[in-house]
Parts: sequence; C-alpha cells; structure tokens
Amino acid sequence: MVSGADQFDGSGDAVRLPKGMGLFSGTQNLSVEFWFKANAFAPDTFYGTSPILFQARGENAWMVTFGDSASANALSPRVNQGGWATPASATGLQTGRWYYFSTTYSPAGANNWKVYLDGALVSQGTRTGAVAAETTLNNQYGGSDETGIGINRSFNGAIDEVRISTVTRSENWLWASGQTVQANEAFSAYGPVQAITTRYAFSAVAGGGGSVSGTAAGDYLPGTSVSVSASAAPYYHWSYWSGDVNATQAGQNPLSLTLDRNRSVTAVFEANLTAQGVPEWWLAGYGWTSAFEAAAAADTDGDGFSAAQEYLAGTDPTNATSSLRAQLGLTPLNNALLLTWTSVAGKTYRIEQTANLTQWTTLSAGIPATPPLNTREAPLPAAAPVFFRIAVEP
Ligand SMILES: [Ca+2]
Ligand SMILES: [Ca+2]
Repeated sequence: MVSGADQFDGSGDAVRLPKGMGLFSGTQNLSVEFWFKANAFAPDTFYGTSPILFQARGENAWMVTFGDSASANALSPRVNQGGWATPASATGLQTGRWYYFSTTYSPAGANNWKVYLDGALVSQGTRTGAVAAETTLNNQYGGSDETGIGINRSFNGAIDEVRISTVTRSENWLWASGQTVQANEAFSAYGPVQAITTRYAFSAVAGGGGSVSGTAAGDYLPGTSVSVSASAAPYYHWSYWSGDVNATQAGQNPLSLTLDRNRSVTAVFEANLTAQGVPEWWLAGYGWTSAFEAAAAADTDGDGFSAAQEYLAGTDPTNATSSLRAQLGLTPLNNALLLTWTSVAGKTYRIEQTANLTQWTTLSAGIPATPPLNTREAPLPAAAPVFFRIAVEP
C-alpha cells in the first residue's frame, strides 16, 4: 500500500484486498507486516479481540488482532491450526505513535511463530499444523462488520504499508525494513557499492650483495599474499630478512607474507669469507675466483706478506712493491726518533714498542692514514735496546 496511510474511525471501515491472490497455501512460510498507529485500543466485547487484518476472512485461517487474554493493548497473530490460538504477542502498546508490526510463520519447528515490533523480536511461540489456505474469500484489513453477526470490529487508527508474503522474513530483514521507513518520514540512505579503499604498502629491496624478485612493490588489498626471493651475487650469500618480518619469517627464503599491515622488508646479504676473514670478492678482484683459502694464505707477490695480511693492510697482494713497510730514523735535530711507514687511505695505525720483543706497549693509537706515507716522532729511549712496530688497526 504505497501512498498515504489509511485512516479508520473504529466503526464499519475495512479495506478489501483482491480475491484469490494465491499468496498462501496452508503450510507455506508466511510473513505479515504493516505500520499502524492506534487512536484507541477497544477489544471487541464479543470476541475479546479486535481483528484488524484477515487472511481469507471467514475461512478461519489467521488474523492479526488487537487485544489478547492478557492485555487489551496487545497485538497478536491469532491462528486457526486445529483450534484458535495466539502463539505470540507484542504487548504494552501505546496509542498515538507509529509501530512497525510484523509476524512470521514457519510450518514446523519450535517457536515457529514470531512477533516483531519495530524490527526487533519481542515474542515467539510454537503452534504447528496447517493454516487454512486462502481460497475464495477476500483478504482484508482495517477490521470488518461483515461477519454477519452485526458486531462492530473495526480498527480505530491508521494502517499503512501492509505486506503479506510467503517467506519467513529474517529479523535482520525486518529490522532493515523498519529502519528504512521509520515513522514514514526519514528514509535510511544506502550508498552505492564501493571498492574497499584500504590498501597496505609492500616493498622488498636488496641490501648490497644480491637482488630480490617476486611480488612487485605496491599497494595491495588487506589479506593479499606476497612472496619474494633473495638471490645472492657471486662471492656473497643471503643471510636474513630485516624489516617487517617475525623471527621465523626472517630465516625463510623465499619469503611469503600476508599483508595484514604495511610491510617493508630488506634482504640482507653477507660476503663469503675465508677462514682468515678475507672476503672472496676481494680475492676475486685480484684474479682468484676459486681455491680462496689457498689464495688467502699465499704470498704470491713475494713481498713477505700473505694475501690475508695484505687485505688487512690494504695493500696489493699481486704487487711486491705494495706492502706495509716501516723505517726508523732521527729527526733533523737528532732530538727524537722518526718513524715512517707506507699507509693506505682509510686505514688507521698503531705504534707499539718493546725492549724485550715479548711485552709490547702501545705508544700511540688511532693514527689516521696520510697516504702514501705516515710519519711520527717518538721520544729517544732512555736505554737501549728498543724496538718499534706498526700495526694496522682492525
Ligand atoms: Ca704478498
Ligand atoms: Ca704486495
């Protein structure tokens, strides 16, 4: 019933619905809904109830009535399933306000009759058995005095939006329906379907010594699974993942993650080292691409230093003129010793001295390189002998 509400004055008014709607066949599901506003609750003095909605009036199917045995201001389905009964009721109703009343019926099961008020379940009960089907008589609402017994059974108030349907509406459906036409004034607005806008950023990058492949950096839907692999460059190995990973994931390669938040990870690679700590990449730079342990131990250029020692000193293991060498002399005024040694950019040095070649003491430490030579004065010793050595600091 779209358009304005129907007004009933409580005397002889009724609205007759088309005959033979075929809506209902005895054992089908059923939902009945309508909006109403009562001016007065006046149960019929003959029946004790005031029918306001009939299914096939006169065929003893069901009706919705005001008033029940417990309360005059109640609204209930009243059903004939082997005898009339009121399985559920909305009670405590007030005059002068709109209610959205609905009742649903399932042919079987416990609590197969339910009553909702403004979309909320307020009462339920069990009453099974076939409900008499609509056949030839009219449905109607608003009440009636055409029962032939001359009793005024009309509703006093307004009724709107009557719906009878052969499904059992869910509470959610009824709630949403009630909200949508609340008080016949405000319609709830539902926006168009929209894409989920939340995205999580993901990126995987490689630290020095390798590369990563797999899921590209970008913004992804929550819950997206991503996978990346770390590949080490020659003379390196992959070590772990740093960033937004837990301890278990840090050691997995390939790495699979579920994007439950922004995640950024970095593949950490480390250089392959010989037993003496010489990086394979350093040896490869001088031509050794295999047998790294032997290469590190060898003094290939014959300058007295192994490749491992030359790595620490920063000298060329393939050039005999490149090595850490020191000289001891006197200052021009002969008032101090003068130490001179070959130095390499980036290195720092330490001067140690001893009188017995077993116990060395540090004379000066943390001396930055001034390539190609460093010089340093040392006080003349009070007693001979004295020995000096230059060490490369780690
Ligand atoms: Ca050498
Ligand atoms: Ca050398």
